[in-house]
Amino acid sequence: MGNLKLVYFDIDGARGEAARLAMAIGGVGFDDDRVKFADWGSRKAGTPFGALPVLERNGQAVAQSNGINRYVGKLAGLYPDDAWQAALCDEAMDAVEEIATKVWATMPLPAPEKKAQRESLAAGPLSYSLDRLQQRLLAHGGHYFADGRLTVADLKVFVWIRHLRSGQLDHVPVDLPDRVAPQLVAHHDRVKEHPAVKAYYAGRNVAL
Ligand SMILES: N[C@@H](CCC(=O)N[C@@H](CS)C(=O)NCC(=O)O)C(=O)O
Repeated sequence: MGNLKLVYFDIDGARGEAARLAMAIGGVGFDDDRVKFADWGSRKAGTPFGALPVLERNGQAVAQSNGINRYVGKLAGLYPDDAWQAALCDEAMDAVEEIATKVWATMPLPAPEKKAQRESLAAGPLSYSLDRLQQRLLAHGGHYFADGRLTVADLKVFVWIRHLRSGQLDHVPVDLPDRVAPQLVAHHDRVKEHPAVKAYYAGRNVAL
């Protein structure tokens, strides 16, 4: 598989986290290049689309988080071989990406606009998306999003639910997932208890 380097910000969440987790769970060795925000200005132009995450393999780069998740998911044994199950796995990852992009787009807004937009997202599209994701989980048996087993889709949804419940997003109620999609919270709690997930965060001194 060559020498892998995942380049992402020095945070234990967001768009780079599912790939880190997948490689940790699958025992895929990689260089975890954590970019400090202060250094981003000097590194941005060198990335394919001026954004992170980027995965490098033997010095060549590929961008776009869900494509990276698919690639490392295959290496880690956490991406379905079956084409239909793979489409279900992609569906959940793209659904998270779609709504997370809307929520994160509010970050640079001035305070009053940020508050208004986040409250409106929480009451509308974000609640809708959580409800629909929960329905998709239940439609596939309630435990996993695809293939009847842990895949990168479960990791991406886990990271998203953890973020929503973390209190890091002002004006998005921390109990929104618990109220709107309790089965996604139960799913989050199951993924959290996966021995390799627990070991990964224990190794990073991150409380779950
Ligand atoms: N579609 C891209 C979006 C990447 C993206 O916007 N990444 C953010 C961090 S999560 C970023 O690099 N922001 C810094 C910037 O745009 O300068 C993906 O899924 O990887």
